[in-house]
Amino acid sequence: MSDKSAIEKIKEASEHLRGSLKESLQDEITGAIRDDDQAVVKFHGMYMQDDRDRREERAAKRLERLYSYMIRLRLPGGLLTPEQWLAVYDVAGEYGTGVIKITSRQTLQLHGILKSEIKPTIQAFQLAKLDSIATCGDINRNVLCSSHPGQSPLHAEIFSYADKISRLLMPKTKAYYEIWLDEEVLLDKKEEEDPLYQERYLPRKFKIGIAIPPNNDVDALANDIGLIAIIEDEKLKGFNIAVGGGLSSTHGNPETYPRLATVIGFVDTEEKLLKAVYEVVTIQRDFGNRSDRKRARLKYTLDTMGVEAFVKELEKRTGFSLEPAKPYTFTSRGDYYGWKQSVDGKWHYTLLVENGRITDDETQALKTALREVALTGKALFHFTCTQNVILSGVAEADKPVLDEILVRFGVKAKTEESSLIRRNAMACVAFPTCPLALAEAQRYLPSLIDKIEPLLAKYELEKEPITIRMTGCPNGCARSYAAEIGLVGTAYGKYNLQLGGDRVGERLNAIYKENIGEAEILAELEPLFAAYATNRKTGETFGDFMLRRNG
Ligand code: SRM
Ligand code: SF4
Repeated sequence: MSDKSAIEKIKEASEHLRGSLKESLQDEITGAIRDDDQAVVKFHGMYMQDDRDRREERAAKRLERLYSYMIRLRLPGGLLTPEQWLAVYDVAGEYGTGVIKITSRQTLQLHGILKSEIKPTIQAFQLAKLDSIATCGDINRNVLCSSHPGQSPLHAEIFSYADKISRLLMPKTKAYYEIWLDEEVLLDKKEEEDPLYQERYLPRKFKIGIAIPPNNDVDALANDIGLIAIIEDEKLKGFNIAVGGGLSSTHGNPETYPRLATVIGFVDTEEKLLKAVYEVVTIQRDFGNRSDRKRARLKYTLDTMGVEAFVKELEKRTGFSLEPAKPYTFTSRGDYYGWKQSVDGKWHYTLLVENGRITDDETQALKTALREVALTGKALFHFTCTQNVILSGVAEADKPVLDEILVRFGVKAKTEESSLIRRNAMACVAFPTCPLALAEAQRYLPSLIDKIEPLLAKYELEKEPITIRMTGCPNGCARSYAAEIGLVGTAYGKYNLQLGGDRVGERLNAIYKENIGEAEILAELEPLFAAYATNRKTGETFGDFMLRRNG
């Protein structure tokens, strides 16, 4: 076995994720924190970043980079009360850039928080009963669950599992409370012994999502563990368990690849589900690659062990056998925009948030509108895995009040008048904050869609809900490998055009053209749209057509 990676050593030496964070915070000479602490702070839900747009200007003035921190909340299932929304709104304005970003994993991020403002930010979150524990780092992340309250009469029951799993897999360390909330230092360190994570935590990030068929809005199979709720006779019978999903690769490294999770079986009780989830995590802890971080995700552990050996190990650890997987069908993956009635008779409105950026702009005053909605106290806030918002739990009598707000600030028009391709689009953050971005994504995709829309119109394809997803690098944060049209950044202004993915998240796309710019992307897409319009079979999606055409 080769040597452990540098990050492994940092984790083990960190005294349960304390590192020298307290000292780093006190250092007023720099906006940065120490190198080792940059790895440790991720486990507390934060990333040190700098404004890449301003690197040259700062370097010319011999100033250090403009360091700030991105903080990501832990919101299992992506749900906030209106009071909590107002708290996030205030924090974003006071300490962040003002923009609230909905992520592709159903939670919220604030960017641009200076080092001196991290503690006040975390403290304000704590007052609102919010935290950022374990939303980054080599640990179980925010647990996803289908967002749509109208999806199933069993939505609330299934939704509760996101929280149960999140709590089951939380780290035991009290470092977060000690460092950010100034709570008393533990005298007896035994109290935070962590049988799950031990001192080494996981070899890599770990992700779990729960889907409620027929909608796969969480992209369950893109997760390390994808759980698929099995409903029969309107009762929750249990969950199919899928393992080994992950959507990242590295350009030029064939040892890395995106992979959809493999369904390995079914469990029928809560106890068995939680046991199985826990033991999949321990297998990854014990067998995952700790020397090469590029090959450290569960998908590689699974492929190295083989599915059969993996299941055998899991059954040994749980003490029970998995039942054969139950049949299920995904027929959709997106959000159901507009007003819809929930099973309890209340209403919910799903609104489009282009690439998850909540701000006021020339098209709509979205941020102001959501504040007004929250001030009424008449709706809960859900965040979807396609970076949108659902306002839920709205009484029939309150619907006109909220509707008026959505109309007044241009939100309803934006949601309902946007083209289908725009509504089914998603881009990752990329520039200016993501240090790994090779190309633009959320700042650029809207303008590319402006140019794709007329092409679709020309071939009368406006009513086709084609999915398009863009990422600024091959890490796949907007799940660009699981789209009908994927654009994966290779260099500034250049992308791999990936085609042939299905519409429900059960088949990945493949590279169609490498490293091309906007003009070539449009020139490649136009004849394909033309061919699709002429030659598609009834009901055939663009992704399925591309697969049939190109094999
Ligand atoms: Fe991601 C790293 C943003 C979902 C795969 N991701 C990053 C970082 C933190 C860059 C970094 O390491 O310094 C990005 C911060 C940008 C910024 O300025 O905010 C970043 N990832 C995001 C978000 C915000 C994209 C978005 O626009 O919504 C998503 C936050 C989700 C959350 O709330 O937790 C986000 N990232 C994803 C997803 C999609 C998913 O989970 O469904 C993936 C692909 C699925 C997967 O994990 O396989 C994803 N992000 C990565 C990877 C590649 C991991 C790997 O297996 O190699 C990295 C790089 C890394 O970990 O080394 C990464
Ligand atoms: Fe950054 Fe790449 Fe993720 Fe986009 S896909 S947010 S560029 S790491």
